Amino acid sequence: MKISVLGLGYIGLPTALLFAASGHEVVGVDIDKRKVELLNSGKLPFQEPGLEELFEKAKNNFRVSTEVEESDVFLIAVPTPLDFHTKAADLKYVKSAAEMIWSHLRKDNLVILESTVPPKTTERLLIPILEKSGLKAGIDFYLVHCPERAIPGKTIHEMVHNDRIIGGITPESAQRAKELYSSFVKGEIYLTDATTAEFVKLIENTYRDVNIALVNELAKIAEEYGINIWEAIELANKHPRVNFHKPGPGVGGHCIAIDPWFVIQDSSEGKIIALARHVNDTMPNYTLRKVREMLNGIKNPTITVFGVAYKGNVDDARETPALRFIKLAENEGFNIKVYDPIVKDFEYPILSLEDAVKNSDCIVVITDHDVFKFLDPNEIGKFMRNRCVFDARNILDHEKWKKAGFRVRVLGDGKNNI
Ligand code: SAJ
Repeated sequence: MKISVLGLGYIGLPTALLFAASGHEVVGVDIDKRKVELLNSGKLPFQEPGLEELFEKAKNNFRVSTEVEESDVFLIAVPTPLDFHTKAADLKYVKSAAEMIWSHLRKDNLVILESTVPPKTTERLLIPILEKSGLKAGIDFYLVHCPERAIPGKTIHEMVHNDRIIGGITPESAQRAKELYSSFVKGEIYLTDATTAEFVKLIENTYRDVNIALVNELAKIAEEYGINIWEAIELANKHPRVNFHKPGPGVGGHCIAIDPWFVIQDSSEGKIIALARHVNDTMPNYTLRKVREMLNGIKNPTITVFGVAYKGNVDDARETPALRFIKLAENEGFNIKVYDPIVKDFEYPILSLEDAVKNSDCIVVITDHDVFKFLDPNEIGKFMRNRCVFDARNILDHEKWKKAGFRVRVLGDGKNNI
């Protein structure tokens, strides 16, 4: 088939390459000219394990353009950011993608929406725009919502091996899309209607956000009782049907922190979901409060933030809780320095390790990058004015840091904090 993929981001590009590598003729379409030129010169706009090899394998069937062409299949994988004022999805990119497609729509075409959207978007937003072609959705052309579940850092593997949900506006639409995705999906492909598929994607991430909020709240309560939450959840998870998530300094990323809002934006029933978002969004405040307690009495304190990516071992700082932590700390008069060996661009200068810890009073681990586990506290301590470390992700070897003369505190540990 000839497939046009609109949106060559973390999801669209790997998806386009997987279709091309499985033998389809794929045209990648993006409005970002820089990205189009980069790809046409054979370079990738971002890193992801296996993406180079896939790009190589796909290149005879893959080309990039800023214009949509007639195709058998149109796949929309554009961003759907949250409008922070209205706490509702900003669907302008989905709208403009549909506006780019309808004039090229032909009988028997298949349109796939992969972007994460509020329930009913496929029906209420896409159908009217696509039917400007004079063709009837579900009769003259097929239309589905097919959400992705890939996690950054394992995107290609998960796109191939995860089970997939496809929701069609008609059963025939869902069946057509299943045949197409079978080109590279090795997981099971389950069919349903479009609105259910939209809802399923959102509740997967809402499940995660609410469970992270639960364990963040329990971390604060555990501290009040002088309990170490990390010990408590490790023991609770020994139960065959209990599986607590991990507490942390906040929830970031363009998925878990956003999708729950899409579920409740058109409903008056979202109480627990909204509260969970509030608990997670105030974890940077809680983290700062614990750090402030540690630094009590130190004049004009300097904090070194270890990690600004929204989660460990990725270079993506979108919606990172680190930014909220840094701005709150600055508002309270702390000097802030940033060290993150993986993130390339960030709102604040990312310093070398030595410059970031020089004359600092406290290291605060915000992102669980594995590399932090192998740093030498003796080396680091030599550069610091005071030797404090607040481990908000419980990833460091605390005995090693204590032996190097550090005061160590861990988020949620009311038992071992000195
Ligand atoms: N986090 C915690 N505690 C935890 C797990 C995560 O504080 O126990 C934090 C992370 O530090 C991070 C945020 O939550 O700031 C999100 O982390 P994540 O591991 O959920 O990573 P995402 O957002 O990249 O991936 C999620 C995945 N969804 C689920 O696991 C249900 C992925 O499968 C989705 O495809 C992705 O969202 C998405 O694109 O929707």
